[in-house]
Amino acid sequence: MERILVTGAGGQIGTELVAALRERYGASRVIASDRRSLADIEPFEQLDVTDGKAVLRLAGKYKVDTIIHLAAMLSATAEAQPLAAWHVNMGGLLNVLEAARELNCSVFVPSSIAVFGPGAEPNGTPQTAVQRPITMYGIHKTAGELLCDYYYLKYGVDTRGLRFPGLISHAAPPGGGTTDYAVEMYVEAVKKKAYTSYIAEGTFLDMMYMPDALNATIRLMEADPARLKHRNAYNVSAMSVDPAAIAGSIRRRIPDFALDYAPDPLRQSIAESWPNSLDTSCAEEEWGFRPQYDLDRMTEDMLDHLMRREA
Ligand code: AKB
Repeated sequence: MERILVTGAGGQIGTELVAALRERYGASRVIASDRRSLADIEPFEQLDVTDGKAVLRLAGKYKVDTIIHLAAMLSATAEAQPLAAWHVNMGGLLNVLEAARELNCSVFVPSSIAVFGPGAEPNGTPQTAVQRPITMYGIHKTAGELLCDYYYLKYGVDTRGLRFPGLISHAAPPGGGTTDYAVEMYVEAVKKKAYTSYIAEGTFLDMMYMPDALNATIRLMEADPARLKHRNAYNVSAMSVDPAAIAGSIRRRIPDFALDYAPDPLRQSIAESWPNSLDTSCAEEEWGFRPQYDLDRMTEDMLDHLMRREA
């Protein structure tokens, strides 16, 4: 990766990935872009990914060889605004793939655990499993994986991707996702020692701490292409947890932390359609995926950062 364009740089992943990429490759080689204007992250360009000409113009202007396409609407927002989400998620991806085809760029696109629906094995869902998602976001992510395969097979575009689980971070808040409850629980534990979960007791979902997500992204993009047997997105995860498991981990530091439940029908139904846990062995074998943070190590680090911020 010589010169990298990051779309959605102001989002939960983008905020930290731009910083990590700049540390590794040098600030001037990582061009941040977002629909909103962002201060203090030069080089930065405002970019609406639904404008195909603008995507091509920007990638050409900076002569990038890699596009990391993060701009997207997440599951709960996509379910509430399906047409707008289709426009952003599918239109944006197509514009990025077209620019990559024209300019000979590699592309990273995050996929999601949302690509799986009720037909897939819910425990240890394998890399290749039935993909019949029943959410709008899951449909976008599945179609996105197929589009990436298509551009790779038909045009030779070097497409790579990860099926991210819920990502937990202290730096930038997630927005509009189903797994956001996990981040909210840590924030509220520090502020109020109490949290009401919109996800019901006993609902297990995969999660991963942001440093592991950043490392996985960089490692996959630097991997020898000859080793990659899968050009659709790889299953990745570091833990399978329900709200009570996170609360239990938080109580090791905040013993009087109280958790109760008020499930939100929309997000609960999305969560129930997703796997409880993914099998990540393909990612481990093909490019050495190995997360460093389990639940308790992640909790320690999250609480350290959030408590320092509150102090
Ligand atoms: C969401 O909840 O929408 C995302 C995801 C799992 O893709 N965090």
